[in-house]
Amino acid sequence: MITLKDPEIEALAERVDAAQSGARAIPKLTDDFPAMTLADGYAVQLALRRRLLARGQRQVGWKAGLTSLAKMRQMGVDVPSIGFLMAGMARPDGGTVVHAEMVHPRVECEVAFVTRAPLRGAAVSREEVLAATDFVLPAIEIIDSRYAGFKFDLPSVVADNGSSARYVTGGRPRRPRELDLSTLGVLMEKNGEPVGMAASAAVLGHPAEAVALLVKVLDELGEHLPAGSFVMSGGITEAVAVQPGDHVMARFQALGAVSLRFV
Ligand code: 0L1
Ligand code: MG
Repeated sequence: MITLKDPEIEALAERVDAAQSGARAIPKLTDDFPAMTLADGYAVQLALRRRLLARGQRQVGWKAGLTSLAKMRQMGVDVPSIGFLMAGMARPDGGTVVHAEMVHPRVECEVAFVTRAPLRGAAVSREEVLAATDFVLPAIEIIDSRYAGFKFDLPSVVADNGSSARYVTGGRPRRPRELDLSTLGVLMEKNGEPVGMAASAAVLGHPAEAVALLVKVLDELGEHLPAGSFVMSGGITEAVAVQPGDHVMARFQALGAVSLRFV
């Protein structure tokens, strides 16, 4: 249930927007609004999305966040979340990401989906997600909670668009039917050293389950996933903190590698 008043939702969206564009840490929103609900968090996220769209930014899709047990444990929450992705958050494979544009970025390896048919409803299955998927590709998501110390609760992190900041895709796009998406091995390296290793089943047993869950949340919000959407299905390993100068490479079995450098 939405409990915040419209002016409060707008004011909180403005607060998060300023923290995102100014790379400034702020206290979690529930410090000022302790009764804030998950629905309030999504109302602030929607107001934030409208602000960015009004400034001419283009939405390319959505992300599911907190979709692995490792991530839920790491962040102390027990329900996944979703956030929107804008074209301007993309960076090229092998390119650079400016660390100073963010507060305290972390990287995680994810399987990304590109859809060719719309998905909607409260009960979309893994099979329906796969049938609606044009191709999958490997991705690195750069998350950056705008909350001091990366400390938050679910309503606050949802209002902050699920910590979305940047993303990089690369490797080899593949048809989802050509792979077993639940058993893909992933290795993340930072400066040539392994810092994370897992199989894609870490994401709800199969990354397509995370996309199905995302569609369910969209349905609850009165929205759907249009054809041609880019969807990040959630971190397979725990997120790893990075500093300027760090080189990050994610190696995905069957999908190839993606890399970036922080400057
Ligand atoms: O993509 C993610 O799993 C991030 C969700 C938000 C929580 C966080 O900042 O770790
Ligand atoms: Mg993620």
